[in-house]
Amino acid sequence: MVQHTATSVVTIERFIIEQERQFPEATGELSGILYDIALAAKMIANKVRSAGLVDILGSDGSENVQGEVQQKLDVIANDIIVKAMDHGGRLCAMASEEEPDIIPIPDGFRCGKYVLTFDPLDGSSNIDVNVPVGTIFSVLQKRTNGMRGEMEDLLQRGKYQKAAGYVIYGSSTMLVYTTGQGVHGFTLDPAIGEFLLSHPNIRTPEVGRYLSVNDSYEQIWDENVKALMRRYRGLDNQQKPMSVRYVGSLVADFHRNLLGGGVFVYPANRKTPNGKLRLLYEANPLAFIVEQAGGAATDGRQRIMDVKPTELHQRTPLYIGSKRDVDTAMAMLANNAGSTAPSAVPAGVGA
Ligand code: FDP
Repeated sequence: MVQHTATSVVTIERFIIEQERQFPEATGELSGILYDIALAAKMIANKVRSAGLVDILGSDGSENVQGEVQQKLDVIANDIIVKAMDHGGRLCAMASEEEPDIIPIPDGFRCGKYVLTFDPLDGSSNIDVNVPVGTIFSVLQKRTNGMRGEMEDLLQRGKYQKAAGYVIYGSSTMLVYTTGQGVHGFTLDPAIGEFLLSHPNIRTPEVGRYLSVNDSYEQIWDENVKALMRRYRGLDNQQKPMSVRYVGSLVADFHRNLLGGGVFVYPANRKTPNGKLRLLYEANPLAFIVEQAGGAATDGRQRIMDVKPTELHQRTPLYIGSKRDVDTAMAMLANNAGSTAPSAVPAGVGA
């Protein structure tokens, strides 16, 4: 690990090159993917920043594969990432939360040895109210022998990720990533258009201060999930109460908890028996980051990165953050995984 002083100005490009130099066998392809993502992030940041100024807010009327109405910026961000990544010769396939099928590399472009999965604009229901949103990505190495990437290349367990990261478009734009050598955060300096190393070697506190959960679902949670929430709130006198902070934008909630310590929880409930969040686009990349920072992530039954994906848009319950708090979830949910047998949902719940 190259040591940088607090005063040295390190661009993301320089940092990636220095990390790569530690691996003489590296071809530079993974580094190239990370540069291209940083470029796409700057372009999306620009669109997000000006979203209130031009008439690109609100829904464009189409629905994504989960049946959610897309916001225009979702479509724009998706397009930016696909165009920034499809011609570099480093990827052989992509998959996006916004597209139903594998995104192939167009004819005429070289195929590389990696696949990319991404959520182009997470938390998009917050765009209209100027609340932070984010991009999440994960890079895996191709396994099949053909030139083009196949489903099998994308449906790999999270533990095989080669890189993962997120971008938060907040009061400043930050890119946080890991390649398995710790977690590093870069803040976009808008004056020079560069991501600069601002948070080297992020470590998340062992015990969290914050609990991020949408507890309007309480009446459709299992009893063991309710008991876990009472534990986090200190109501069963087993631990100090945590403070509740819920933006409702996963990247924003995750980022705060990563830096300040906390747990983000999105359990299964009777309305969404497999949870809401997506394994490939959200849970796996954030799990890789949190583990690299000293935290943990589980679906209540097993470590997120051990789950074998069976479909691109697979959902999962998610408990992610500070190690002690995720371990508490594992211990209290072990018998039932936080997954719930479907039954009647009270009117108006989970709207
Ligand atoms: P959104 O629907 O706005 O895209 O990934 C989906 C997500 O946001 C997460 O960012 C967020 O944490 C969660 O859904 C919020 O869901 P609830 O509204 O059910 O709390």
